Amino acid sequence: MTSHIFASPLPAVSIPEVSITEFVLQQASRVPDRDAIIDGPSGKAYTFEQLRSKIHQLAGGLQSMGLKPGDVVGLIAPNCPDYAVVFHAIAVCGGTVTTINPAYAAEEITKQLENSNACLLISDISCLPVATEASKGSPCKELICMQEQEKLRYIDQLMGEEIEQVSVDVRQHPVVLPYSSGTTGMPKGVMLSHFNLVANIVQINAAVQYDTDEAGLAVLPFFHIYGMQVLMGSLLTAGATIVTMPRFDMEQTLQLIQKHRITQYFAVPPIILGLAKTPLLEKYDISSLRKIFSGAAPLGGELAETASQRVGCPVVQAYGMTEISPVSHITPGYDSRPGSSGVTVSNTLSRIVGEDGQDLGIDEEGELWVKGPQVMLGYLNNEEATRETIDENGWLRTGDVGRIDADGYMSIVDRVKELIKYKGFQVAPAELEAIIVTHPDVTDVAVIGIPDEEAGELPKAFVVLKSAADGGEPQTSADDIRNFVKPHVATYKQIHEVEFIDSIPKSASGKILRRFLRNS
Ligand code: 4UU
Repeated sequence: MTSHIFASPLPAVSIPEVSITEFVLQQASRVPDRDAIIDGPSGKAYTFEQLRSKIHQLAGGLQSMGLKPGDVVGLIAPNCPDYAVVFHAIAVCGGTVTTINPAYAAEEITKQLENSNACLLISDISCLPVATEASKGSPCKELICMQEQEKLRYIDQLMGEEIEQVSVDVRQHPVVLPYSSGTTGMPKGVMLSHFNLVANIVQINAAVQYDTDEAGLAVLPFFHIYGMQVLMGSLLTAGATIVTMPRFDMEQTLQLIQKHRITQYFAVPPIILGLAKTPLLEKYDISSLRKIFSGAAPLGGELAETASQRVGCPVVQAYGMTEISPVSHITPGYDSRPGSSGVTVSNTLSRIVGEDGQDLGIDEEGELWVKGPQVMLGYLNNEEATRETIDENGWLRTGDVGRIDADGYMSIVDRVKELIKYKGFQVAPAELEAIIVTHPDVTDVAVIGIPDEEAGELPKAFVVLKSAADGGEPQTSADDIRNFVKPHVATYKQIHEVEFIDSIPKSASGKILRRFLRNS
């Protein structure tokens, strides 16, 4: 049996027991005067020393406001240098940061603030209208703005005396609480400890082999685990300069790569597709790029090769999941294998598990399970979901179907969990179903993802309408359903297609049989 457990082919690493902030800044302290974070649009920058000092001053200010270990703070902002300041200041105080998607509708923000019991919300000025509305009905006692503002306190005003890291149990204390629906149901708070985050950065950096002079483009959002850990974590730890972009734009991307001589570009499949096709490529010199990473959704081998040839550097993949801090598989060095997501990272084990729970061997397809120091503590206030996801021996079920070859390279071939991925962002079918079922003419609903070249997947709803005899309106249209969902969720979660059917296929226990809908 044990022969079917896949060990990492990479050397073991040692993981220091320090806070995430101490770890990131300690490593970078050898380059205090190098730019740590540059705001792409404005060029405003913090050196590593300025970043360190701002983090500890804001931590001092937040602590005098009463922020203490165990407190949860919401953070809603697009990527910008101050994101890292706020994020780490909360960590230094011993707090927990729950990172919120700035594209969210007020209702989605309120839900996250309530579920995480956040006592404070820190918002970029661009998110203030929605943050103000959302914080009203929430447990938040105060809304703080990241930029100068008349009505609210703002972070420059809160800067205090520098404080040291407040002591917490780095193995047990959740320092971040990003939300993920995991393999089923509604979005849940994923409790990641300092140790989880530090472990994964050590694992990532041992595999990617950064040079001492790297510059990374930070367009993937910091609120999502990929941007949080790989851009804000692993690159800064390597002493690399990161250049932030508040949102994706192809031309600005190419301009910034040229201007800042970007060497490492972490991306998602729709960006790779854009790079493979854009006529703008000829206008810019992007020869500084050493490697492009793709993750968060499947990237076909052919597309990876086309993009790699056009851009002139390897395009490689990694595989991750919020619950794994996030990386369990990564392409080491420059050893590109199109279609594969790389090898199991150091100190981590993989299994491929068949439908009857049996371990499968080389080149066989089954559910990917992983075990390692980067696996989450659990879901906040949800022991049942935690138990369904992590077994008693610490194995996490990913809900993805993969295969591992004789060299240890893993390829994702399918997804068996409910999750829909729109350009790498999570869309939880259960969340959309819960909204649609409250429509007065709807008796039942199921939402699945349908393939789309650009987005990867788009949400489609199968809807069962009430009959006229039951008081339903027979003329309810697809647009009615779409418009009903619209105000409740972010643009990327909007229902793309609606199909009216007579009944939703379900198992004897009442579970939606999504496979039948996908094949219908
Ligand atoms: C096929 O998307 C993420 C994290 C992605 C990530 C981060 C750092 C990838 C590489 C990296 O270096 O997290 P979540 O929680 O939003 O979504 C997790 C799900 C996975 O379960 C899988 O279904 O996203 C999908 N996914 C992938 N699918 C992630 N990476 C891949 C991949 N191929 N390479």
